[in-house]
Order: sequence, then C-alpha cells, then structure tokens
Amino acid sequence: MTNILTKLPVIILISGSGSNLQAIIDQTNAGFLPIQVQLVISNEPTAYGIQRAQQVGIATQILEHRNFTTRQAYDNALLELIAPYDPELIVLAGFMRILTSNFVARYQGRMLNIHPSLLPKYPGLNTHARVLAAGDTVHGASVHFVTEMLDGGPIIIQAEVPVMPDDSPETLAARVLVKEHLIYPQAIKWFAEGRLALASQGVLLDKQLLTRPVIWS
Ligand code: NHR
Ligand code: GAR
Repeated sequence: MTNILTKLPVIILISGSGSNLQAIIDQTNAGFLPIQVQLVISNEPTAYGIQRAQQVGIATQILEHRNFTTRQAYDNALLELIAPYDPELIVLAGFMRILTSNFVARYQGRMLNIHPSLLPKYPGLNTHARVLAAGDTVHGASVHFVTEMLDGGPIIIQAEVPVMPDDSPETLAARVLVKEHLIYPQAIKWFAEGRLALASQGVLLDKQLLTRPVIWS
C-alpha cells in the first residue's frame, strides 16, 4: 500500500514537554507531513505535551505507569489503548518508559524514537551530562527504529551540534533540541511517504540499504 493520497494514522507517546510533538504538529499543519495524529498518550499526568495536543484538538490519554505493578501489565494496557486506532506508526517523542519485547514486537518496523545523542554513543539516560563529563566536542541526536535493544535499533538520521567549553547539560540540551525538531519530522515524512522501512539487514531508504545514517545538513 502507498500513502501518497492518504494521511498516515500516527500515535505519539510522550512523557514531558512535548516540543518534538509540537514540531510534528506544526509540520503536519504546514502540509509538510502527510500524517494524521490520532492520539497522544502520556505516562505522566502533568506532561505539558498533553496541553499542546489539546490546544490543537488532538485526542489525548494519560496512562500512568505508577498505577501498574509490572512493566508487562503497563504495556498490555498500552496495547489495549492503542489497538482500536490501528495506527500505522508509533512515534516516541520524549517517552521515558522502556517498552517490553511484547509491545515492540507488535509494532516492529512501525515505531520510531528520537534519542539525544549520536548513537551508538550514549544510549540510555542523562546523555548531555555524560557527553560533558567525557569531554566530547561533538554531540547530537538520532532517530532510530525501535527494537528490543534499548536505543540500539537501526539508525535513520542524525544531526550534529558542537559542544561549547562553557556548556551546561541544559545549554547543550537546548542546542540538540533545535536539531531534533528538524530531523524527526524528516524521518516521519520519509516513513509516511513509504520511502523508509526496517529490513532484517537494517534501514531501507528508497529501497536502498543505508550503510550509515543520513546526516542532516
Ligand atoms: N523501548 C525499547 N524496547 N527500545 C527502545 O529503543 C526504547 C524503548 C523505550 C523508550 C526511548 C529511550 C531514549 O531515547 C526509548 C527507547 C527511557 C529509558 C529509561 O531508562 C531509557 C531510554 C529511553 C527511554 N527509562 C526508565 C525505565 O525504568 C525510567 C526513567 C524515568 O522515568 O525517568 O523505564 O532515551
Ligand atoms: C528530547 O531531547 C528527546 O530526545 C529526549 O527527551 C527530550 C524530550 O523533549 N528523549 C529521551 O531522553 C528519551 N529517553 P520534548 O518532550 O520537548 O520533545
């Protein structure tokens, strides 16, 4: 099936500010992204991204992880919440809960994440502080397909930023975030246009296996 005339149904998972969500909403409303955001889900009841979605009339749901005793139970509830929408793509946009293999398997090849580092460097949390502690002079962000391996799925696109001598984790995060808002819509656009796929060997863009991530410039 192609998606040239239809809008791809998408569900976005967030935990916080939702600035990446906002970038996706803005690029959708500007006509750049041929998608329909069906639902925004947050595991955190106070996530500002929920207000961002509500402001533009997008449906929202809070599914608090604290109300579940196991990861499996939480992910099962997430699967049940999502199932009726039958989305073609799940977008993790600052979503802070590790997903179980059961959930990942259900949406394998149809789930993207944006991670604030130049993967495979610095998977996991607190990436900006770790980059500063290591004395790196270059940092950035990566969009990847979500697999069972945490932040280890095949990488689609990356953007680099310089690390400045006087950076704090906050100033560095802000510089990275500007780039995130560019590369995430680009990756989602490729997917929505049917140009991007996850194959057993890695990422296919226009049916070509990527030997390295696309670098935004
Ligand atoms: N799930 C799978 N299976 N695979 C990935 O690649 C995933 C994933 C879920 C989220 C985002 C990721 C990131 O970009 C992501 C990628 C949360 C944690 C984490 O340790 C790590 C990486 C990412 C997201 N979360 C803690 C947990 O116990 C909670 C931390 C908190 O609440 O602040 O789940 O960085
Ligand atoms: C972004 O920097 C994103 O890459 C990162 O959290 C921020 C969310 O910002 N994601 C993770 O760290 C996932 N563990 P946003 O809510 O404003 O989009």
